[in-house]
Amino acid sequence: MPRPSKFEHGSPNVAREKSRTRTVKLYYDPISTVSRPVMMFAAEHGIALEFEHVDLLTHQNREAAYAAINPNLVVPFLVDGDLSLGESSSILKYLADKVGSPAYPTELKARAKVNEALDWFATNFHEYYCVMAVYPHLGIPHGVTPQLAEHMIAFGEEHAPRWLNVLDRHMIGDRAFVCGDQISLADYLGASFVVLGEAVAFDLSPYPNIERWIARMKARPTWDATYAAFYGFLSAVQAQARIPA
Ligand SMILES: N[C@@H](CCC(=O)N[C@@H](CS)C(=O)NCC(=O)O)C(=O)O
Repeated sequence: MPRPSKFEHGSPNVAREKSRTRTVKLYYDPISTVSRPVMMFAAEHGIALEFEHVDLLTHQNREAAYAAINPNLVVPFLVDGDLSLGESSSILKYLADKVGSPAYPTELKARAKVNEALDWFATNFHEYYCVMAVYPHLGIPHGVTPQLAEHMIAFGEEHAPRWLNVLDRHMIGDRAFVCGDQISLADYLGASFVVLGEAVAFDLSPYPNIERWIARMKARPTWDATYAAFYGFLSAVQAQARIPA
């Protein structure tokens, strides 16, 4: 008989019992760049999530039981009663509204700027910096050939500076955070993308405002616990000498 997956729901009685003590469940993996912003935001806001680890390294995200929960087969994924929600940015916004966090301001124009920064990180920045300049060094996407990886990295290294300059000079500038002097959802998401570059020793020294901002994010009390698994993963990969330390 096949081993039951840890994602399978229990008996109807168990399900009834659970619905009485319902918690908000987060499917996540701490090595996932887009899981960490949700973890850190939840930790800072005292949001009691029920964490369900989906181990990406052993492909638990591709198990049929997880596919039944999230057919996209990715993390993070949030289940709050009858709401099933993917996309880290949408999860952050939902949780922020649920607890009334100032990190997602309600004033129309301030909120528009946070939305703009979240979209900017998740599209242009993610594409040129994460997808092109960093991930191919780590063999992501799985199955990318060495030749294609080389082209992607060269393209990313050529074009990422355009977006890093915008972040450094226009978005952060002399302010403390991406959308001003208060932390916003964009900082949780963006910082995770930027520190991904540490996996390949990406040189951020031409971007002093980014370095200052990342140092500020790293000094937050929730950083170390949120990023411990990420740095553990990097050490393991670097020990295999596949990428520079
Ligand atoms: N746009 C999505 C991206 C989700 C995503 O691709 N997550 C990655 C981890 S960073 C994943 O689960 N990958 C597993 C796979 O593609 O097999 C978000 O922001 O939540």
